[in-house]
Amino acid sequence: MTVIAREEEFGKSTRHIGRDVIHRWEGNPIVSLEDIPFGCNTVFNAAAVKFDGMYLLLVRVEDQSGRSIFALARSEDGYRFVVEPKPVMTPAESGVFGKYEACGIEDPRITPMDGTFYVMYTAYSHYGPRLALAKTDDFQNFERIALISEPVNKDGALFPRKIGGRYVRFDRPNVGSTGHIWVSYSDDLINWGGSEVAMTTRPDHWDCARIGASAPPIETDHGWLEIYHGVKETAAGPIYRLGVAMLDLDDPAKVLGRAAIPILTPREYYERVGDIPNVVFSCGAILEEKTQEVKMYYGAADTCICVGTAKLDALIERCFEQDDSECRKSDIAGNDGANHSGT
Ligand code: BMA
Repeated sequence: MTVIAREEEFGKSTRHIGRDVIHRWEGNPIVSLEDIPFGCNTVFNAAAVKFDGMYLLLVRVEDQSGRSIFALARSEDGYRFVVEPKPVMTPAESGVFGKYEACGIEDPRITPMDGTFYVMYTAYSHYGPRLALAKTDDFQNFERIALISEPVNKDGALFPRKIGGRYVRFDRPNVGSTGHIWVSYSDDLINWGGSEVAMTTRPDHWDCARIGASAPPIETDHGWLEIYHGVKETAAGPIYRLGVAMLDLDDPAKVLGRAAIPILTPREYYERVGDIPNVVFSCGAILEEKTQEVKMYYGAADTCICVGTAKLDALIERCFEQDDSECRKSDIAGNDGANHSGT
């Protein structure tokens, strides 16, 4: 007989175990179904940004018809959020966006750049998931710019500045049931090319099945810090964990360091039990300039949103740390032998 621990016991027994460098906020989850003022099925994950002195989450919510839409949540402290009464962005109903958003809009990631806020998201239709780009100045009106990939592609994250005069993004084209993180370039945010694989799955590791960018990259003195998700398939279904890597500032297809172990793994009840169990999936993180602390927002079990924190230095350190477990003294780069890593 399978016994699932009661929620309170589960939480207590797991709070301090493991090696997660991300510290969960004790008030998690921060946005659940009961916080959404309109009818919906579930809460997934959220893009995060600071705007007008407030913390904003652009939350992926599944409406009662089963399509994902975006709601806006606001907070003064980054922990206690209030969700606006109506969705702020819903799938387009006509034109080319209507055709490719017919099954919903998913997994938004916000990048502030050039005085505006870009939202890269997944447009979902019967043709499969593909990337789309919109922009907003007020988080009430969203102007769609373009569909920017073919299917199957997800996990688009725009870099916060140009590199070598071109816009840059991460994306994750699928190769069957696997997929790696790629870098692509654009002169105008509409036409993309120059694509190169940046990070690959690592056989036998927690990120062996698929990987994808999570939050848009954070610029540091050491390179671009990227929080990414990795999937491992098991007999009971996939486990989604979060990891971290450092990429070259001038050539982000070059991995300078990559943590061997996850920064967050599903352990708490709300990460283990939900619509899709054993999922932590991030689309946004905010670096607090004063404290140099990263607030990482993540969807848990495709049912609620949580927040966890880590010092930026601790995340950077993780990227360059050697795996000290006895069974893995080598092979932490995981770039299919084409080792860009240097670690
Ligand atoms: C991904 C996305 C995420 C979701 C995850 C786990 O493909 O759809 O929004 O959290 O799967 O189900």
